[in-house]
Amino acid sequence: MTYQNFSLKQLQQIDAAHHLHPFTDHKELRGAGSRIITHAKGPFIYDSEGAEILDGMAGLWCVNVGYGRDELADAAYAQMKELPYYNSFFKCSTPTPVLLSKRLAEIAPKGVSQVFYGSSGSEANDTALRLVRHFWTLEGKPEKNRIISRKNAYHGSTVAGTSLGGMEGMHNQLGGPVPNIVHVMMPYAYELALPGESDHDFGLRAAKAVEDAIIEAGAENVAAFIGEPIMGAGGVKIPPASYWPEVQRICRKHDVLLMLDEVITGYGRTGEWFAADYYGIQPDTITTAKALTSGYQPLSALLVGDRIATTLVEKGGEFYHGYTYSGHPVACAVAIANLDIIAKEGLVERVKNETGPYFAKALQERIAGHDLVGEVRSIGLMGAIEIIKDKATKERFSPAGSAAVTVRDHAIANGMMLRATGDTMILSPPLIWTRDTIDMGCERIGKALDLAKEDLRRA
Ligand code: PXG
Repeated sequence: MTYQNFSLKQLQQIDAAHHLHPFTDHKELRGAGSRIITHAKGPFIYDSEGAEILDGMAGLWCVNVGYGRDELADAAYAQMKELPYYNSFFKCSTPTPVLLSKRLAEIAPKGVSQVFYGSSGSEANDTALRLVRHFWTLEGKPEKNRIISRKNAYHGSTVAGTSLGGMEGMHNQLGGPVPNIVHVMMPYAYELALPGESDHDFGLRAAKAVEDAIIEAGAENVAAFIGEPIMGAGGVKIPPASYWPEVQRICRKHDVLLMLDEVITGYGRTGEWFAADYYGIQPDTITTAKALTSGYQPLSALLVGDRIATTLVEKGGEFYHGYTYSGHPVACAVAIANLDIIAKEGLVERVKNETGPYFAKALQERIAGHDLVGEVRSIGLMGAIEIIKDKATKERFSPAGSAAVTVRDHAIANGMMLRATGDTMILSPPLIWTRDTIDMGCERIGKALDLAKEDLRRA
């Protein structure tokens, strides 16, 4: 069946009749009809009407090496022909997860050298939750099982992911979270810093919220703290430099494990292989997915620190956990080829030394001054633009989120795919972006902001 035999209208009708989409108001979508993306090349995606759109989101924070990479298609094809699937249960293994594990151990932060595979970030966080609680049970401390997370965090959409996350709307649809997970404030200075409070002091105060939660529960009852190094889906919230070292200090002081969710930040986005390296911290678990395969195959890798792994191996017996597709041979083959590209093309270093700084400067110089923009911020190739009504008072447009959607719609119409979350525009482009692509992106965003300003003035 080729989709070319169907018109856009037909595809939209079939989509509306049978396809339930993630995070979607279906009545609204079915009224409007979905945009059908049919192919992509390099930094561009193309829809069924032939529109060329610069992809400012790398798919969904994942296509780090860009689209149309033959090396990845070839790796998948060769692996599918040789061995499309075999499991990693029952004392079996296949070559590609074995070799990928070695590779990941080589690039992972110090003290992290073992890997548990799944097919999505949500699954990996499910594994992480089970693993840290199991760890403390094996250590003879089963009551040490509370997890501290943060408001507005995103850790996936399974029951465990939703419970670990701090998104209120998702909690409200959950019908009861996994017990014993609490959420503290996020380190988001733009909205939460007190008047006159420095970034540094705000970072320490946000970290202290973690310690307060540990003390309130009693450290003997707290298993771990989990956080995205930089909140992604929650709006690219970049913490002050003082935050993560202090959180690590607090966790160590109270013997609470540190779990980092690097599903978005892993594999080069910040200009380091992992954001743990960027912040100079040594977590006990690192959740990764997305850019591990640049999204060409579904694959997640929970990187497990030596302390947990040693206990699991030495005292654990059988760990009653795993997925049919844990260590999927094709997904792992694609991951190896993807890491080869990232290394060969020096994409991580390029983000750190060239495109990341250029991206930051371009946002500052060409976007920050716009009347609709309250703040721009970025780290590596991950950025955010705050849409506001009044620069001085930080007053937002109402209803909340509507202005950002107006900007986004103009951006897409002008060939620029970016995402709106609340009143924040988000950018997470492929790491293959060059200075020219950054220039093109900024020009299109600037135009979208101008058009949105006219609309909002009229409204
Ligand atoms: N942790 C983090 C930090 C994520 O960003 C997940 C876990 C879950 O991964 P899976 O593969 O189960 O989706 C994510 C996923 C958005 C958006 O709108 C972000 C994600 C997923 C869907 C939408 O920004 N992040």
